Amino acid sequence: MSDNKRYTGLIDRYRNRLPVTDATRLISLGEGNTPLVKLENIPAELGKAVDLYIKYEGLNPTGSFKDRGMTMAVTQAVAEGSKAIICASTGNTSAAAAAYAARAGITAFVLIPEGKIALGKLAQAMIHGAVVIQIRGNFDAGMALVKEVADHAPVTIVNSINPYRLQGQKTAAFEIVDELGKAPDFHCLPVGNAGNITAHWIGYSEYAGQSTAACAFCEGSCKFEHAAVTAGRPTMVGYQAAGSAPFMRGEMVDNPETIATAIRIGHPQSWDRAWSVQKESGGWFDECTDEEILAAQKLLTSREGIFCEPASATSVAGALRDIRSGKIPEGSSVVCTLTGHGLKDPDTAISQCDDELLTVDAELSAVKDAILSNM
Ligand code: AN7
Repeated sequence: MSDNKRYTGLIDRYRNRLPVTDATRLISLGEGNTPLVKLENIPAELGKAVDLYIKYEGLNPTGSFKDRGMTMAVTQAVAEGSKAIICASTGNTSAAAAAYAARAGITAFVLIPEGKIALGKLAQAMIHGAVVIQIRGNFDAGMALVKEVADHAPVTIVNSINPYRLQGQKTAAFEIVDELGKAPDFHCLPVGNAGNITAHWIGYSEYAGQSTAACAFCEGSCKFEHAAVTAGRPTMVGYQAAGSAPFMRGEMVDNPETIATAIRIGHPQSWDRAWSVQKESGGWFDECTDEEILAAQKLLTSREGIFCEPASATSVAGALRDIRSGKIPEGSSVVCTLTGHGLKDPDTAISQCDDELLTVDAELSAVKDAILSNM
């Protein structure tokens, strides 16, 4: 991308490393190129010498990292002549599918768990014109149905079992290395289906000139450019919500529960790939309670001015615990992905604020009193 060129999305920026040709019609909303913000106040209060960054994926066009995968999956679906896409979703995938389908002029069908997706995500799916199918069941039930129905109807699945999704999402790792000049020592992510942690590892591996068992396209010999940009790869760390932590249990969880509805997933679709990531990178999985997740969300908003949704805060909740204990040692550079914007879930945000709103008469004295008594 030359300096005087408009930013036109991640496929265009990284087209030599993605499955497109010059003739491909790109379905893009200018996704990617998200800020890598260095935290200042939280590490200082922690008293630990770490370089702690957040990759603010909530600033993608539909407010989550899913846009990275969706631009690639919908571009491919359109290239194959598909007229409809389908996904099961805890919310963000449905929002992204709805928006990119609208852009492409095709239909999106989204299966969501009734009553269990954040309000902003539901609004997005509806306003973009997706066909929203609520099911009386959780994400895992919806995912099983999507796989089944795709054999019986002309629809392209755009969940992360679609390998083009992970190809798009790997670009987040490229951006981080391009910006830092090298891979961080640790990369921490919230884990639901484990597609994103897998995609990041694929990206880091590609930039290090290495293949990985986690990549459906590589499997030993990748057909994309693998020219090394940097030598190292990070240790990958995945954090789950405690009520929804199959990687900690070592088996699927049938009734996952957590306030972080985005990662209320008990049957991760990238199970084997994510274990490859853990082994190849020397990383680990851990879990955070809902209380820890909400505390981390509040810490980010109140100390750093960064608003992410609860699921996203899981990466910071876990990382802070591991930095405090020394499992992530001082002197490390650490990137935490904040996967979705806080505005996705206004209900949970408001319910976290115990202060009553001040309501006063519309008079100077009343407003002045309110200010002086709250200085
Ligand atoms: C904010 O939208 O699965 O481990 O259907 O929305 O790649 O699944 C969302 C997942 C983390 C977990 N943070 O990522 C869906 C969906 C947020 C998310 C995850 C999701 P994966």
